[in-house]
Amino acid sequence: MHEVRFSSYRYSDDTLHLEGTYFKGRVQLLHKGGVRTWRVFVWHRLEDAQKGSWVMEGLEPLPFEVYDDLSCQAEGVPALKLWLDPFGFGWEGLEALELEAHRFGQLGKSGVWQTSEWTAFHEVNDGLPLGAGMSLLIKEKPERRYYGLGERTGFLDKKGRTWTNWTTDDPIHYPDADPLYQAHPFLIGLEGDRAWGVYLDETWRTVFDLASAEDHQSIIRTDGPTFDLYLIAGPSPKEVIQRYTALVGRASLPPLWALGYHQCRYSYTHQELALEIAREYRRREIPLDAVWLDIDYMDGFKVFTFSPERFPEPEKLTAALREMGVRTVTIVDPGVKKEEGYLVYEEGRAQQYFIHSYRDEELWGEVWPSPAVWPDFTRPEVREWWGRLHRFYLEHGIAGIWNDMNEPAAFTVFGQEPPKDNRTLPSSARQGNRYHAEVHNLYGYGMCQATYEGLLKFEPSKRPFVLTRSGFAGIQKYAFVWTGDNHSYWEHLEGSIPMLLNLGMSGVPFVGADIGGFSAHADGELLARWTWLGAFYPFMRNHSGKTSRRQEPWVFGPRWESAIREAIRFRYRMLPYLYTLAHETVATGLPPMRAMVLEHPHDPEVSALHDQFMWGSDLLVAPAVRPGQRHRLTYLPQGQWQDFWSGEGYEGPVHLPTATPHDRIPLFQRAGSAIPTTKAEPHTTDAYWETLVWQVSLAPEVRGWVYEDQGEGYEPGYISELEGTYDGYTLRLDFTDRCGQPRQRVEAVIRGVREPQGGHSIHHYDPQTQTLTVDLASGSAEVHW
Ligand code: MIG
Repeated sequence: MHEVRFSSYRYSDDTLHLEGTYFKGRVQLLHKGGVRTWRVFVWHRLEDAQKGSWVMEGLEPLPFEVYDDLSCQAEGVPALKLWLDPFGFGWEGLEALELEAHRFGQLGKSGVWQTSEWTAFHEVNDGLPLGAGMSLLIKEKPERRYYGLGERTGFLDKKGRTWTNWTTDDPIHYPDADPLYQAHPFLIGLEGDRAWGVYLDETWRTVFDLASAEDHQSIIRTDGPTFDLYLIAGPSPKEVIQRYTALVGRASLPPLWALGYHQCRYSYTHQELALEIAREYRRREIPLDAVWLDIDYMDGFKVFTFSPERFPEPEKLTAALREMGVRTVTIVDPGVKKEEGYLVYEEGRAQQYFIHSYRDEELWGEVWPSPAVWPDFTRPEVREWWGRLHRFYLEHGIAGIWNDMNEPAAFTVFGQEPPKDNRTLPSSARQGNRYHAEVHNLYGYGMCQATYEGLLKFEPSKRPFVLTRSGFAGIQKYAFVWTGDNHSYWEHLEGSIPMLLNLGMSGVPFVGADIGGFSAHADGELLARWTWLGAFYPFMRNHSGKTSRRQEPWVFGPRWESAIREAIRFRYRMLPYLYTLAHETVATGLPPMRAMVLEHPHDPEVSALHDQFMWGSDLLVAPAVRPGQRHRLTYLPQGQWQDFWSGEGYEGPVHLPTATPHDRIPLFQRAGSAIPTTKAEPHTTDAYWETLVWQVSLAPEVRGWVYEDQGEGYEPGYISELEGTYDGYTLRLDFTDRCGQPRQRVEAVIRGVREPQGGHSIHHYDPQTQTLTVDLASGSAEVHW
């Protein structure tokens, strides 16, 4: 173990160059758009320093001042103070005491590379591939909290455990399971009222020990030979997320149908069954936007094929579904069946597109197809090829692609079983001139990039829809993410909330867990509760495993079916708001489904709160998370709130006992907000809302807006605004409609108010529910009490 030390420094070319006997370093101030970030980059002298970034582009250096005490300063970013010997730095509340480098040596000298893949694998995985690894020691503070790190088990605050970035197909999500499918070396620290972020731009296995081994320190470690850290300023956690996503990239606007409700199953095994499911939805008047085909649609698990027996007429199937307003999505795994005469394999082999072993043989193994080979998505020409292959699906009327097993998962390699906790390719495998170990975490990312770009190329007027299980920082540019194989456990319903919230805080906005649970068996109550919670997942899909009890909405009888129908219809009523949030996400990186701490970072009551969350800034959702639950406690932060259903008003901060009936979900609206809603349709069409109903929660000033467009494609959209004032006696509402599309109905609904005395555009008052409806067709309304 060496401490990294520097003996001299020099500032030139907008860069502070650090020099030591064994190490070199570079400190830069980089910018992209309006965002500035410090980059602290250290490497061993013997290594090549030309390290690029797999996920960031277009960052340019800016000049900065370096003072004698080695503080680096520039406008618009917090100052960075460096120490040279041992190397460390202080920045915002973050104090990095030292950087350690371990285990320098030469690869392969011992001869292990000649024995077997798995010995080589262990050798590499022990942190030895190029003979290096580095650890940054951070001084810990009791009051600090941590968020981010992508998809994780556990609760909201990630402090107190050790988290590894190594994409893994782990189908059993024990409370302490780690890692899972995603790798996000991004962390938000929150101390008091200040937040900061660090992004470690390393694709090797990285480990974040957050005051776990020792209370007084945290350690950020990489198995790779370089340490490339980006410091991302707050001061609010929202600003950290905005800046971070400006660097690694943001999601583009999904097609509206992707925000509808989806039904999946492993598997709808034949054409007629998939159709039958959709018909059942229509018969029962439950909205539905897509039916998903899992691996059994394929011929012998060969991607880019349909089984001639079970799916003889795929374009007839997709057309018949489309007629019902239902899209078809197919799963695509990366494992390509190694079979003579199978075109995908033949082409890939001829071009040497598949991953090789360290002995430079085509690496084969077993996943669903057996034997199987794996495309090397780190190479642009392989991505291009893979993308082009998707023409096949589009020509058969497939609307979206579901990428699974892309950690990548491997059951065996060269006939041998990988270690139980690491069922993937050997780290010694070759991808271009790199070891798999270096780019393992990028496998899903590269596959989704290939898929997204392929879909876009073939259908440039459509918005690609890709769902992925694995991913790396920045995956949101290419795909939605679902959280893999959960179980039909109440614990997993509850655990999905902090898991998705931390994904959101890691820049991944369009996320969801399998509603009803994938493994084990759901029951009616669980499915009803989960569907209500799922109505707030940015991605809403019911999915279950092969050996699980069926869990379509109707299977548990009429009582539960009606609660589930209500939840799904509610989702469709809320689409104008959700779509507007999606539009905000594209501009800011902020997720629709949001931890309370993002909206109330100064409130210690919410910094670890995991079982309630925000939808945008204005809706607070407090689901039931346990069987038989009749009440729960909901925390309403500082401010005025209104019960979305009853209209009753509350003043926060308050812990409110809340009833949890099955046919709805506790929901509170921030006073002064106006939420655009519509009426539930059987499926989505475009995102111009013929029926637009504003849910207004009264306050002296009222404001809301709605983003509308075709719901698909790249024509410009329009933001229309509702503004209002209310002084206790008179309410005035003005609607500025910019969308220019015909509307059948524009109204505002105001709950919890007395019968008005007069005004104009008053449509209806219901004394029973104390609900007032005003007509906004003319653009304005006035109400007097
Ligand atoms: O080894 O394609 O997480 O959603 O249904 C299981 C079959 C492979 C795992 C995915 C799951 C999917 C299943 N897949």
